Amino acid sequence: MNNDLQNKRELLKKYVYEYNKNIQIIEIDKTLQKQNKEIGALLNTTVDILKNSSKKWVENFNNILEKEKFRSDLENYFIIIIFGKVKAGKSSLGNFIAKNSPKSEKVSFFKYDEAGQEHTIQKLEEIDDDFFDTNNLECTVEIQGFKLNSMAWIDTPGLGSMVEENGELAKEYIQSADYIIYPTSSDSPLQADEISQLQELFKQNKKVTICITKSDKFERRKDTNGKYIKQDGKIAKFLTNKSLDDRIKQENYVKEEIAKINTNQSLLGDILSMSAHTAKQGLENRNEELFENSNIPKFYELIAKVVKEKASKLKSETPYNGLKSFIDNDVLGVTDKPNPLTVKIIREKIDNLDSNINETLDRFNTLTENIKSDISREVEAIVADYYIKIDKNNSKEIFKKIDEEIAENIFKIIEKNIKDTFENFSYSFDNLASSISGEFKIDDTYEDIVITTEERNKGIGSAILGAGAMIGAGFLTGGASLVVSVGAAIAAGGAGAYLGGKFGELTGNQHIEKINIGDNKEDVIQKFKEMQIENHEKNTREVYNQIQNTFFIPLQEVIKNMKLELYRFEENIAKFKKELV
Ligand SMILES: Nc1nc2c(ncn2[C@@H]2O[C@H](COP(=O)(O)OP(=O)(O)OP(=O)(O)O)[C@@H](O)[C@H]2O)c(=O)[nH]1
Ligand SMILES: [Mg+2]
Repeated sequence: MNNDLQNKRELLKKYVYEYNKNIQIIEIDKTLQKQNKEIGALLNTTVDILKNSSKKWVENFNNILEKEKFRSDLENYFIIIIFGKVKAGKSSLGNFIAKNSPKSEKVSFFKYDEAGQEHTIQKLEEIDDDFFDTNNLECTVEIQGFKLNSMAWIDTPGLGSMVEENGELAKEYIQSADYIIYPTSSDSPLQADEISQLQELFKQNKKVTICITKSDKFERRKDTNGKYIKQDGKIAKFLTNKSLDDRIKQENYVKEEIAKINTNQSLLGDILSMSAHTAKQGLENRNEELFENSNIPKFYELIAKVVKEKASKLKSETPYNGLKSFIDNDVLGVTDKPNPLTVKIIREKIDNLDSNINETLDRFNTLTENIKSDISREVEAIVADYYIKIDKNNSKEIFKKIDEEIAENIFKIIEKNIKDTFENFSYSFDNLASSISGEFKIDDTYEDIVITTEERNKGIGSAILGAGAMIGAGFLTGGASLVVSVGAAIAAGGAGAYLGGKFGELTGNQHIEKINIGDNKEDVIQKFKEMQIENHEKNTREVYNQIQNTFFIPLQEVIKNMKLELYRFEENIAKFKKELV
């Protein structure tokens, strides 16, 4: 075998094997699979298709290598394979060609047994008419053939028989062919399944000549008296070639149909109608016209010409075309209607998975963006419900109640949001319950004002010198109680200094009194709401972060790896293909 081919095969093998190795070890975390049903299912099918395809590629590649044995057995022969539908007349045509080759040319028949062992046979097994009538299932089941000069003619089992494996066997051999003869019966040429078989051949870059077989008919003939000629008491039937007109029509029809499925003219050899039976009868009865018009002599010439003129070129191209076909059809799927285990389809699956994840991620991001407004709305609504009821006598209990209600509602909201997207997310809301309500309590607020004795009964309105912004200060600086009275501040700071700073020197008839100026409800509630929102926002973010870290990030990581492997492989293959041509 030539060195270049050997090297290319090795290289391709390396790419395919390495990729397969890397793909087979991909594992998907069970929790990733079950969080989101849709994504989980897509993830599974994508990984399956990745694994199955790369396994299949290895298998197909090994098949190519295996079939090389067949080719190397026939190293010095131009391999013509006749391939087509069951009962198309393959074996009959082969036998006729072999048996009627010029006497000077040596013919040897052979067949391959299941183990691939070669055996000598007398002729190609054909199924004769009687047998065919009584046993529809019967058909050629082995790869058989003959060698004639530098040509090896390989006869394959027909496609579309009840025994499917036979057709499969034939297909496996196709890649070994340097040239294909495709027979289609003149009874009804190019049926739908035959069109797709031909499409398959062209996809594999095979050179094909199409024979419209059995282009013959039976006719009744009249004698000189104008009476039908009889034989054994019945009107005799004579086999004859179909009229030239009919044959040209069929040939044109086939030509047109082929033009629809094959744009590469160089792949199409001839399209020729013929009859092995009239050829045979023509020879036996020395009816030269019957023989000539059977078109078999013409067919023989055509084949001889191909073998003589194109054999060595075609033969040297075949293995490269085989590799190219493997890449295009089996791996990349760049042809129409690619098979499902190809890069093209895998990419579609990954893209689909990607867009599904992105959609979910978008939904999730919106949830995250809305955390603050959702929580604020909830807190505001619940606090508003209690606003009237709450006062200094019940504030401790009511804050506790509000606190619980908020925690419960937010729990429900988050749970619902998550469950919309994640079936089985294991999250914990333990830290969602807040324990901040205890810090909140409404109290009266007092103002220290200076009272002058004479004014004592005039009312306090005019005497208020302005309250300091003391209320809430204790809370803001992190004190345990929100309730701060000016009195407390006096106690802490010392009355003298305080009074000195605040009111200046008191005269003899002046003293300071504490006056109740209402309560701190407004402020306490405001602070309560702020802390609720802050606390719940923080907790919710933590839950969402947990989802991000345990689902989206690992998911994207897995997909990134799959893509990386696939793209790297694709890149190698593309480069390889470029250097192949
Ligand atoms: N009329 C007519 N019948 C033919 C001709 N060639 C073959 N047949 C008949 O077609 C039937 C099938 O012939 P085969 O040569 O066994 O066909 P095949 O394609 O090898 O069949 P499988 O190997 O079973 O797929 C037989 O009954 C043949 O006698 C022909 O030129 N004219
Ligand atoms: Mg046969």
